[in-house]
Order: sequence, then structure tokens, then C-alpha cells
Amino acid sequence: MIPVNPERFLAELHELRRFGASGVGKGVVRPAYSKADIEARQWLAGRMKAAGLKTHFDPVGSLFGLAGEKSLLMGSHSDSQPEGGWLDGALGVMAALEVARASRETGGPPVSVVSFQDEEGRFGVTTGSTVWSGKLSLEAADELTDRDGVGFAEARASMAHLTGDFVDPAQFDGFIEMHIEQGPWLYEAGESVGVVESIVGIRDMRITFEGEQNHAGTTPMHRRRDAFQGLAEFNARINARFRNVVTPATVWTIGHVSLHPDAHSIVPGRAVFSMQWRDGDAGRLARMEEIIRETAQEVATERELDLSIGPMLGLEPMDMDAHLRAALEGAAEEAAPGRWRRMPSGALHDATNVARLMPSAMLFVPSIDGISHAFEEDTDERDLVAGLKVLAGAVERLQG
Ligand code: HGY
Ligand code: MN
Ligand code: MN
Repeated sequence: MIPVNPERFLAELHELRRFGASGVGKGVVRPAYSKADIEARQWLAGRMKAAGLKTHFDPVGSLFGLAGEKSLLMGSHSDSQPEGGWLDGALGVMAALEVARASRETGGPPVSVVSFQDEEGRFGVTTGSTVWSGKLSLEAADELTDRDGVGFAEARASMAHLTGDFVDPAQFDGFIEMHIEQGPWLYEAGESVGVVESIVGIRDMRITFEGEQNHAGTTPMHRRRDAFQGLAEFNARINARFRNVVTPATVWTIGHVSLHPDAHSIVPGRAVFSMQWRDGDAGRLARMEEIIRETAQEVATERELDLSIGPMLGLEPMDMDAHLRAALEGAAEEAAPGRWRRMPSGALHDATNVARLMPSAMLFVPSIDGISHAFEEDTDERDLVAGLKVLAGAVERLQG
């Protein structure tokens, strides 16, 4: 097997979490294009170079470590959520680097490494790999803004001194991404490896209700055009209407809400909120979209609110490649006999976008208590090392 070096891998993984360390547990604050993100990418480029890879930043700041010949691509992302864990994305990047380096050191198969930019969607949904895979043009991406109104073009300009052209995907013959599960199932079952069968689809949009800002003391309830009340009514109605459409695996989230002017004594005139939903079936996502649009319009009409709905971003449900999966399954059986499973991914990953370009697969390791997108995110280091060995074993099998 490719002789990976677990101590070196773990040491670098801990070094990476220094960039944007939150000071709470092992958490990080490393959103795309933040100072911490750019510094982390420059550090990562140094480690890739030291491993003998040719480094290249593409126009949006995704960082590649290229083997310089037809190679398997492995990696994930190194940007984080506004409050992120130390492993989400980072694990896949550092595991890929360790396998690529150990393989290179021992004359093994060529492996290239990638850290995609803005997988966490500060500006959209897996923005860097969505652009790289051609699903979103750079021009269209440049129109995106984050929740504070910062434009993607403006943000990525902060890396302009580092970036070059897009990397040609034809030099890769497949993609494998190692990632934490970010859910409870492996951890609760006491298993250490998950081989992903498919990744759910996602839809994401920003919705705005505009009413009338007014005095919270003198404005009678029946005369208000209260944007928050519109949001509250909308939320109650979609929860009721989704009941006969969804399954226990379907999820939907209003994770961002901004009320204007956000004051105790003022009836909110504007409510801007994110509406995100995910499911493994594209038809169900479409039916939920209809309910969302119809219900928003219905509430706006009833409450004399103006409604505006931003562009809908999304990715389709994606099956993982059977051949790559078989290599992961064989390696998992060898490294963790009886302690692995096939499973779906409820989280989105860059692998969804890369799978449109080449055969792709994913490998999960457990998340303690199923926690992720929180500073408390963590994984037992023995599971991190087991996952690394499965990754290396799969690369070996693919070469065979
Ligand atoms: O939201 C997701 O599924 C991913 O972690 N960005
Ligand atoms: Mn991730
Ligand atoms: Mn994430």
C-alpha cells in the first residue's frame, strides 16, 4: 500500500486549523477570500510545492497541486462556513496531499490535489467547483453577492495577484474526495468509514418581503404591513404543505434572516431570508419549489407585501462512480472489516460538480455526535488515519 505518514498528515491538519482559528475548541472562521483563507491557501501551495506538485490558482482562487501527467485528482475545499469546523473540507485536502506525496516518494501512481474555493457558498453553492465545471460562467458568478452585499468579482480580485487560467480537467482521469460525514450515522453505529453512493440535490434562493416600516406602539395590528409576520406565516404554511411531498430524508432550512431596520420599537418593513432545500429526487425538489413560490406570493398578496425572489441556485442529485466506489469499498473492507457502510450524502460537496466532468467518488469518516458547521465539529484521530489508509488503498487498487 502507498506508505502514507499519519503523523505528518495529522501535524499538517492541525497546522491548517491555525489559519482562522476561532479560539473556541478547534473551530475555524475562514470564509472564502478572507485573510485567513488566502493565507491558508498560500501555506497549502507551499506544502504542495514541497511535495513536488506544480501549484496553480485558477481565476476564482481554487488551488491545484498538479502531478504534471494524467493523474487521479483528489481533494476538497479549505474555506469554511462563517462558523466552521477544523475538518470540513480541510480533511479531504490534507489527506489528498499526504497520499499524493507518499505515492510520489515511493514511485506510486501520480495524484493531483485540489482545494476548491468557496465550496461553503459564501456567494452561492459550491461556487469554485461550479464555475470550474462549467455549470456557472465566471461572468454570471461575478454577479453573485454574499449576505452583506459584497460582490464575488470584488472578493476574488483580492487573489488576482495569485491567479491564472482555468486548469484543464482532461488531465485527470477521476476524482475522489474524502470528507467528514457531518451527520450522526457512522458515529452512532460505531463504524469508521462510509462509501458514498449518491449526493443529494439542492436548491437555494433569497426571498424578500417588503411591507411598511412603522411605529411599534402606535400602529394597530390590523393596519400593519409587517414583513416579519409575512415570513412567519410563509414558514408555517410551507411546513404544513410540505407534509405530503417530503420524506424523512428531505430537509429545508431558513438559515439567514435579516430584518430592516432590526429594532425593538419598529415594525419591520423588510425581511430578507435564505430558503434552501435538499433531496435525493429532482422531481421532489421541483414540487417543493412550486410550493415555495406559490406560498410566498399568496402571503404577499394577503398581507399587502411586495415580494421579490432572487436567482435560484442549485445542483442536481448525483450518483457516484461505480468503479471508483468499488476501489473504496475494497480498501474499506481491508482497513475496517465490517466497520464500513455504503451511504448517501445529505451534505453537498465539490464531488457533485466534478462528477459532471469525470468519474467521481467520496469517502466519509465519522463526525463525533454528528456535529458539523459548528466550532464543536470533531473526529477521533484514529478514524482520520483509518480514512487516510482507505484513500491510499483505493488509489493502489485503481492502479492495479
Ligand atoms: O452545505 C453543505 O452541504 C456543504 O457543507 N457546504
Ligand atoms: Mn465541506
Ligand atoms: Mn460545509
